[in-house]
Order: sequence, then C-alpha cells, then structure tokens
Amino acid sequence: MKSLAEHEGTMTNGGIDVANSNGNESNLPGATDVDVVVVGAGFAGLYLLHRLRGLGMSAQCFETAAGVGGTWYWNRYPGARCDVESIDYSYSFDAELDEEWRWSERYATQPEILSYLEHVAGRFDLLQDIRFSTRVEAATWDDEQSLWRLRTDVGEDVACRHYVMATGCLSQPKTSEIEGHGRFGGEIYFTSRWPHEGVDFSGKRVGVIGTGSSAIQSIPVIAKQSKELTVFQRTPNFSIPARNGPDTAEKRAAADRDRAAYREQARRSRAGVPVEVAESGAMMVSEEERNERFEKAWSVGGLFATIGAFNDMLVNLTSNETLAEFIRDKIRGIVKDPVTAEALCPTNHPFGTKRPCLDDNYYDTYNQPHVKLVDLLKDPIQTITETGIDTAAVSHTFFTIVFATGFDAMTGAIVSVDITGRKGLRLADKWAEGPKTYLGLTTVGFPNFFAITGPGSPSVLSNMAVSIEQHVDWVCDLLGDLCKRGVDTIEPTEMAEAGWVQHVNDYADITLYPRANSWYMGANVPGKARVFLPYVGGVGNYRAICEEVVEKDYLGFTLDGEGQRQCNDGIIRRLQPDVAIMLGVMASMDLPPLESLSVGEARAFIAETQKQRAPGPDVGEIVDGQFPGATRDLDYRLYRPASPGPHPIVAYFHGGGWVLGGAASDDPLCRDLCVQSDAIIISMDYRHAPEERFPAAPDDGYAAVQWIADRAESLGGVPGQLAVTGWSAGANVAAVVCQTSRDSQGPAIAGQVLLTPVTDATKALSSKAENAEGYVLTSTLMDWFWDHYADPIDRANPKASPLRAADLSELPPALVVTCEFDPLRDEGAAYADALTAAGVDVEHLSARGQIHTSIPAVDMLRSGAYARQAMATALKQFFATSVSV
Ligand code: N01
Repeated sequence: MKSLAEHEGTMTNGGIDVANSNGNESNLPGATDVDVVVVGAGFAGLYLLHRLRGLGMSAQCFETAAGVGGTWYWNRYPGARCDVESIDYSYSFDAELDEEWRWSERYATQPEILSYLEHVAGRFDLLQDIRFSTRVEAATWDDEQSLWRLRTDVGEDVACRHYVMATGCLSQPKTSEIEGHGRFGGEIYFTSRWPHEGVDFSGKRVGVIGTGSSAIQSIPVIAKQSKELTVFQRTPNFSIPARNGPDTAEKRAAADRDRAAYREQARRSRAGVPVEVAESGAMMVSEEERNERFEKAWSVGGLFATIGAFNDMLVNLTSNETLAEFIRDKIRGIVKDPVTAEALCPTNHPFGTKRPCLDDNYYDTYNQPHVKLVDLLKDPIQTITETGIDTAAVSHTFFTIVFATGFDAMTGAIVSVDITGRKGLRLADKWAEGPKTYLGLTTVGFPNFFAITGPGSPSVLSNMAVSIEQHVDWVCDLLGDLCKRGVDTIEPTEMAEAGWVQHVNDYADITLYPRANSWYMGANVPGKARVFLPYVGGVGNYRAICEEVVEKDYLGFTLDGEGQRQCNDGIIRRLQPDVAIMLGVMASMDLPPLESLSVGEARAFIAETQKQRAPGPDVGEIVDGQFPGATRDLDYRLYRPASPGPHPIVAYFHGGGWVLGGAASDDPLCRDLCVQSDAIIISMDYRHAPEERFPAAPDDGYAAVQWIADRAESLGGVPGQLAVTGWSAGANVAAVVCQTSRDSQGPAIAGQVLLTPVTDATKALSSKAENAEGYVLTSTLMDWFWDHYADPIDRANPKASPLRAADLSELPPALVVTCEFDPLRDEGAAYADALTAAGVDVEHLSARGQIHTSIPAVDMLRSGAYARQAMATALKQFFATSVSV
C-alpha cells in the first residue's frame, strides 16, 4: 500500500530540467538570481510567467509535479471535470488563444483541461522557465539585502527579489485523521493524487470515503466498473445536475458576438461568470413562481442558474430553505430506497454554505443494487483495518479504498512551504489563528511576497480563471510600476491589513456561510482555526477595490527604495458591506436630496419608500389608537409580544427630524425591539414641524409617558416598568422627556435607549464635517430639519439640545448608540460622556461602519443586528433592575 506521500513521489519523475532561460537578466539591484520566483505551474503560474516575460523581468517557476496543470495535473480521478462552464473557465488574456481554442463539452473533462494548459504552455513558450519535479521547501526574507532566499528539495538555493505563491487554493490534500489509515493491505487511492495510468475497478469491492465534489463526480463512474461500491458519507451535500453535453450554441453565440465584451462582463460580475442577476428575493414571489424558477434552474443545470434564481439565497435563511427543500424533494424523487434518500438529504447546513456539487447521475447511482450508502452520522467509522473499514455496526471488507476527503484549503499549500519573513516571523505562526492578509494578496512582515488567489480574496467563491487573471495582472502591473519608480520593497501596513481582515469578516457575517462546518471555514481540518477564508464581496467589487488601492497611490502599502520611502496608510473599506451596497443602490437611483423638496413632497417620498420596506418580525399583537398629546389627540401604535403578559412598557419616539414620520413609520424597528426585549413597545407620535415647532415635540413626548404611566395596567403593562427609547430626533425627544420627568417629579423611567440622538444644535462637532455628505443624513439635511423645527435662539434650550442642560445627574440609566459615519455621531458620544460625568449609569455603543439610518433597517441590513440586540438587552436590564410598583 502506498501512502499519500509515496503517491506524490511516484509522480515526480520525468520533469523537464531546464533552468530559467528566458533571456531576461535580473534588472533589479541586489544579488538576485532572478527577479521573481513563482511557485506552481497551474493556471496562475503559467499566466504569471507570460506576463513577467512581457515586463522584461526574469522569472523562475518551480513545480512539484512533472508537468504543468496544477490541480488539473493531480486530480485525474474518474469523472473529473470542471463545474464552471469551460467557455468561462479559460484564459481571456489573449484574444487569439481565446478564439482558436474550442471546447468539446459544456464542462470539459480533466484530460481536456490539462491539454489546454499544455497547449498554453507550449504556445507561449513557457516550459523553459519551469523547473518541474522540484519543490520549494523554504523561503526566508533577507532584510539586509531586501531579497528572498529559497531552498528547494533538490538542495538548490535561489535568491529573488519577489516571491509569488501560485499554489492554488485546493492543492494541499488533507491528511487522513481516520484511525488505522496506514493499516489497509489493499489498494488505496486519493482523488487528489490519482495515478496517471488510471485504476481498474472491474470486479472489485470498493469503498469511497467522502461525498464532496470529487466523490460525487467519481462515484457514478466507479459504480459502473466495480462489483460492489460502498460510499461512506459524513455530511450529505447538495448536488445539482450538470446537464453536461456539447457546448451550448446559445452560450457560444453570446460569447462569440463580442468576445471582449463578454469577458469584460465576467470580470465585473459577482462570481466571474456573465449571468443575469435576479432582482428579487425568494420570499418576494409566490410559492408557485418560486418553484417554477427552481424547476427551470434544475432543468438548465449548473451552479449559477440555481444559486442565482433569486438574489438572497446566501443571506436569507428562509429563502435558502425553500431551495434546500426543493433539492431534498428532488433527491427523494430520484432515490428509490426512502432510507437512503433521507440519508442523502442535507439538513445541517444552508444550501451553498458548503460548496455545492455538480453531478452526472449521482443520486440515481444509489438505485443500483451493488451501490450502498453508509450514513456515518448514524454508524461512524471506528477504524480502517487490514481488510477494510470498521464502522460501529459493521466490518466492511474492500479490495480498494478511495479517499475523497478533501484539502487543507486556501492556506495549506502556502504554509506547507516554510516561509519566514522579517525578524524571523514564520508565516505558519502568523496565520495560526487564521490567515491575515491585505486584499488576499500580501501580508505584513513578508515584503515582496504575493499569494495568487490567497485567503481573503474571492478565489474559491468565483470562477478561478477570472480571479487568477485579475490577481496576476494586478501583481504584474504593480511590479512593473515599482520597477519604474525604483522601489525595492513593498509591504502592507498593519492598519490596512487589520482593516481588510475586518472587512472580509464583516462580509462573511452578513451571509449564511459561517453557519456551516465547511472547508471555507477551515472546519474540515482538525485543529485549524475556524475563520471564513475567502472574500465573499464578489469579483467585480473586489476588482474595483484593488484598482482603487492603486489609484490612491498604493493605499495601505509601504514602498521603499533608493533612499525614498512612501507610506500611504489607510483602510480601503470601512463601511459595513451591506450599508455600502445600500448606498450604492441609492446612488444609482439618483434620488433628489430631501432638503431640495417641499415638506409635503418629502413626506410623500418617505411614505412611498416605507411601503417598499420589508416588515420586521411578527409580534403577538399590534393595536393602533390615540392618546391625548399636550394640546390635541395624537396617534400611537402598540406592539405586544406573543408571550403571556403583563410586560414592561417602552415608549418609542420615531425618527424624522421632527418633520417627517409618524407612529407607524419605524414599524420594523419597533417589531424587532418588541420581539427581542419581550416588552410592549408603544410608538407615540408627536406634533411635527414646521406646522408646530419647538417645543411641541418634547411636550407631546412628556404627555405620552404620563399617559402610559397612568394606565400601564390597562395597556397590559407592569406598573412602574416604563422605559423610553427613540431614534434620531425621536431619541432627542426621549432624552428630553427623561429630563422633564426628573424635573417635574413625573413618571419613574427605568432607562433610556438613545439611538443616534440629536443632542446639541449649538456645537459644530467634527463628525458633522467628516460625514457631511454621502451617508443619507447629510449635514445640510440636518440644517433643514433644524430650520423647520426651532428658531436659532431656541436651539440652545435644553428641551431642544439636551446636552446643554445644566444638570444631567439623577437621570435614568442609558444606552447611547452612535454610528461611525453619522454627522450626529459626536453629539451622541458627547451626551454619553456628559451623562457618565454626571454619575449616570451609561453604556455607549459605537457602531463601526454604520450610518445614521442603518440600525433601524431591520431585515435589510444584517450588520446592524447586534446593535438592535444591544438595545433590546439594555431594555431588559433596565427592567430587571427597576422596581415595579
Ligand atoms: O473535498 P471536500 P473534495 N471521515 O472537502 C469527507 C473543488 N473541486 O475534494 O463534509 C469521513 O469537498 C467530508 O465530509 P464532511 C470544489 O471547490 C471542484 O470533494 O467534512 N468523511 C466530505 O464529504 C470542492 O468543494 C471540482 O463531513 C470525511 C469529503 O470527505 C473542493 O474542490 C471537483 C473525513 C471531502 O469533500 C474540494 O472537493 C472536485 C473523515 N475523516 C473538487 N474527512 C470541480 O470543478 C473528510 N471527509 C468539479
């Protein structure tokens, strides 16, 4: 029996032993052998060599395998083919190559893709720069000479200025953690290291471990040959029919019509494939329409048709579940044995959060009498034995075992080389808690080091061919530019890297991806840090970010050389991703600024946009009514929890700059607060300006809490358990109400939650200038609100600007929420500080990357969920410590 390492060893013969011979001398200062070393001769390495030659830089590529191809060299298992259509999964950098190569199938086989890459290597004369059957074992940064020193497994030392890992995301096989894996006496194969001569399964009893893409592609083919096939499944995976066949005429015509435009569309797309983007979420259409779209996607086949049937598959669990159940029904319809069918139905992760597979008759394979499925969740593997596999219940004997157990994804191949950067820092140590990169390309402490499709880039969530070309182009353009400028080293800054890691995590956190134990999360490798590895922001968006970094003169990088040093420090993306998307959509709609409208038009506009908003969660009951305001009856809307009462009561004051809105205008936020705090929320209206100016609003606010306190029991509340909350101008009203109640010996208020409050009209705090434009609430809009609401002379009155109160002591405990990109940010922060200084119990939550309007956007902006939760938690705490009467 051969170990995985031995399998690798058998394939490292026959390399073409040609040293770097492209004729380009190193043209950088320092004692380098070559300008650039490239590790890996797959899609990325080949294109790198071509580009570097074009730049006139000397390059040497090292490749462990005996030939080009990377993943397509190693993964020769039966049934291996790509699962992005070949017309898209190919190079676009050369129009003639693009034109001359024709794929024979929609999804080309591994041999065809390998021959394509061999053709490219020959066509562009790249073989001369590749050292095959040679593994780079270690790379160490020499700080004095500003170069990398590499050592290969054949004992060669190479010095280079720049070091590029083009080692692929899924190339380092996962070592088997199954007990006894070395004991098996029969044939053993790994899909990731398949023998070149192929494997004959005829008449054999075969066991396959794993049900990921490699297994799902190979199982139907192995089943055709073998006498008996047993599949060991730990996690059922979603698989979609590939519907492979000849290249589709429609797709070919679309590409041929204008090849350059077609490729450009792919580059600017979400996943690197030019497909139409659905405009609606799955829950926005009827069940009938939803199923129709799923049926259509199922009949067309392919990943993108399915995942793209609606626009919210990977962010909305309810929508995702409709697709998941659709696929489960398909499985139940195909697989005749109901127990096997049920075992094949994925239930522990949303669709797409583990890489979905494309198959060719996978599920139907289980209808063959000689194919069995072992559900390891019910009957786990105990050990591999000399003769087979023992599960808890059965001893299985096999002639052959196939491991289709996957890879140490995204980081495994990179850290398998012992890479040491500045001051002896080992990359493996730096990344022990998860990879840290800037743009997925570079990492602090490792100058002149680049990882093509590295962790933190779209890579595995995209058409790899497009992402590889983009990375190679970006790196090569950069190297060319550095060379012209006489820059010796480039390295990202701590701030830029930390900002990018944060952005990558922020993006992942608004999706469903972190819910699965997937290799995207590093969860398939025991002991590996559980971190979301790729960047989920999309190929087009990511490309724009990389371009912006360069346009901003290498924002986030330190450039050093020939006596000059440049550090243009900064963070490329600071807004929460969903907030940025929302702002982008709004910008594309070219909406008029509110302050350019009359008050009537502005109110009509807000009412119209509110109709299109998704509702918040269901509550037990909603009651509309009226209460006596300070001078006349006003509306309220009461939200009652579904749990048995009585409940504490929260008086809520809506936002809208004292001019816009009403009792029902913050409906989603009120529902959310009601559900999460388990309290009655009563949204109390107040008179609006300009018809009724200052102090109408706070007078009505105070009348509202008095009215609630007087009849708490009849409203279903707990007497004495009353808190106030509000957003923006409503938070201003809530803050003033607390002061008035204290000063007038009014109702006891258990606590105040102030979301982005207006607290002081008189000070020009820096957030107002910093965030004057571009974040919905502009400083001119704020001025418009003030002009309608209060005369300049009144604005310093504490009933308009509560921060100006002479005494802030003895006020109810508070949670103040401020948002980073809000003109009002510093007003809220100043109020929190002043309350604290006055001895009030205050928590100040500063919401990173949020804008003035984003926290109330329940169901639209998931990134604000934690702030909404904090508001509900604060309310609960107020009530837990307050005394009911
Ligand atoms: O690997 P995988 P893969 N005991 O990690 C199971 C790309 N790709 O090689 O899910 C029992 O997906 C493991 O179970 P679990 C594609 O991106 C593309 O198939 O961890 N079982 C899982 O079922 C793909 O996603 C193409 O519970 C064990 C399986 O082994 C990626 O490569 C083709 C186990 C591993 O599945 C990786 O795919 C092939 C254990 N100890 C691959 N350890 C195309 O382009 C692991 N498993 C078509």
